[in-house]
Amino acid sequence: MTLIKRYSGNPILTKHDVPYPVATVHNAAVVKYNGKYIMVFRSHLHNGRSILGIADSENGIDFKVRKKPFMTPEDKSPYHEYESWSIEDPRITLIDGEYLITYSAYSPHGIRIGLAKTRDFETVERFSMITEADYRNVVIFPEKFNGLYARLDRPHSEISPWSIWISYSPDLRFWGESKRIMDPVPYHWDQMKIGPGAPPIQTEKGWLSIYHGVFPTMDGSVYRLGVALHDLKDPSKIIGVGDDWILQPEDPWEVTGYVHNVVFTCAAVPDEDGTVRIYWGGADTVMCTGTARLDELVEMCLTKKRKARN
Ligand code: BMA
Repeated sequence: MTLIKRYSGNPILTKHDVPYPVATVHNAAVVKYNGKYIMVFRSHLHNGRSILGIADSENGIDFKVRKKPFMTPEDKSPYHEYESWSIEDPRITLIDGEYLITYSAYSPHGIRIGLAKTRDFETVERFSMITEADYRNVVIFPEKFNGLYARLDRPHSEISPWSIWISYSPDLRFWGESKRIMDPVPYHWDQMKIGPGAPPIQTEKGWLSIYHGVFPTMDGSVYRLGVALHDLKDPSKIIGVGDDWILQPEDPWEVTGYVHNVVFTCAAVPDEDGTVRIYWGGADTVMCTGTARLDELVEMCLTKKRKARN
């Protein structure tokens, strides 16, 4: 069964749409803002480091890139030393009227996660670095649980498998109560590592999380997308994880590019008609989109569950 319908006009955004020199447009966050869509996308510069650009759209498909980048590595302390190399892979969550932007910050100290805030997508303020090294893929839930913010992330450890963890915070600055909640499965499409993708979406049956999983092959790693359902009241409890992937690299711009065989998501925007518009980077080079029915994705987590460690 094909759960995701690719948009026939993919890719929807490429380096040719950007009015300043970049090598790629990928791994973008997308949110609704004032009835329109805003995309904050990652681009490699020609020195191999990344910055974040911004684009606007009426319909979620046709985006116009603004003249100037939205965020570049900060040149002042205390952020400069932790993001001097690159800022990458943004995710955006709307909570209490503020859009929270998390991004991977690369520096000689490793990969940390930065949190910035905006209310209008014109100005943006850095709030805090919210992890130590080495973390990636932080997505914040759009609701609090028992008064605490919650996030999913993926620490990088030599001992535990590269798994998805949850942490909580009273103020978005100090995070704790961390717990490992979801692992890759041996000899499965996500056996090498998994990481949160789009910020979770609330459904009647649970929080739907679209995540990425990686499988190592003789020809390099393949990045695919899957779905997991978390308990509505206690998101550390996983109700089910779909056994099959929901998207794998198939179109030419997903199979070939800056890094071949990659579909990587940072965003999924639900619509009132029960569909969700998913955005993904193709081969770390272009942006693509497609839609799925939320109830079908939820159903997959419930009826086609994988076993925890099979
Ligand atoms: C991951 C991250 C992503 C990237 C993916 C595939 O480790 O670096 O930004 O899309 O690899 O190259």
